[in-house]
Amino acid sequence: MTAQKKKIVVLISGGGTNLQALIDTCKNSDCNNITGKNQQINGEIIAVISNKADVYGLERAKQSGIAHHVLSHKDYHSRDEYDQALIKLIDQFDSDLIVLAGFMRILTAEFVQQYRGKLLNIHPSLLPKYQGLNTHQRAIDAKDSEHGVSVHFVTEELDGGPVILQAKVPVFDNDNAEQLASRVHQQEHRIYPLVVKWFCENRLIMQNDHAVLDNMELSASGYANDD
Ligand code: NHR
Ligand code: GAR
Repeated sequence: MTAQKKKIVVLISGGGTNLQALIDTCKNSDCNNITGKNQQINGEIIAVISNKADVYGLERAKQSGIAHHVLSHKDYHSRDEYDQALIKLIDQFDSDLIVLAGFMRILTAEFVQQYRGKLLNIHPSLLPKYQGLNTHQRAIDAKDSEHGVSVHFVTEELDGGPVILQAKVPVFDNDNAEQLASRVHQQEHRIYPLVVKWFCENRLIMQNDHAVLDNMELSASGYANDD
């Protein structure tokens, strides 16, 4: 590939399996990522930032030799102050893309405006259904027959930015939230690297609050919608 590698910062709050899927697909080696697919991203994860100390995602960064930082929200009086500190930290890295991978802090409008079009999130529901938290239990309680995951650009509206790609999973009668979450997780690890790959190949942009892939505006539920 000739284009310059994109510099990626990943924000996490937890175990970091999505981070791992991205690490595996950014590596300059032939090794398969945890999905078993061998697709490579023209990018480099230059830093991982967690708002929580001692999460396993930080260990994953360490094991891969990636710079990692803890910036605890508990050390700040307000969301504004926290996000200012986060901007200051991120700006040390001169990044092209910021990936939220299980990052559990709502970001202020100021933060979002700073990185407009360069911020991706993965949300464990078929948006616009079940914005916010506790999505798997809510899908079970509603007796939905299908559930899934969405990757979207982050805007000021929580879980409301334009969807890029979704994947669906079935909900079975006796599922509990944990079983359903694990089914959704497998799909997360397939679609997040794919979307990041598109972004790093300059194929994916946000334009007028729409996701645009290969110069085509994507529908409200993103690419490969099979409804
Ligand atoms: N920020 C903006 N502006 N827009 C989005 O779309 C965002 C965002 C920040 C995070 C991820 C999101 C998800 O995928 C995300 C999308 C955290 C909460 C939340 O309520 C809600 C949605 C998401 C992430 N967080 C609590 C808070 O007070 C804390 C909860 C906790 O620590 O467990 O920030 O679901
Ligand atoms: C993922 O399921 C992601 O969709 C979800 O947190 C999990 C993180 O897993 N994100 C949210 O709920 C955002 N509010 P991971 O740390 O193993 O990647």
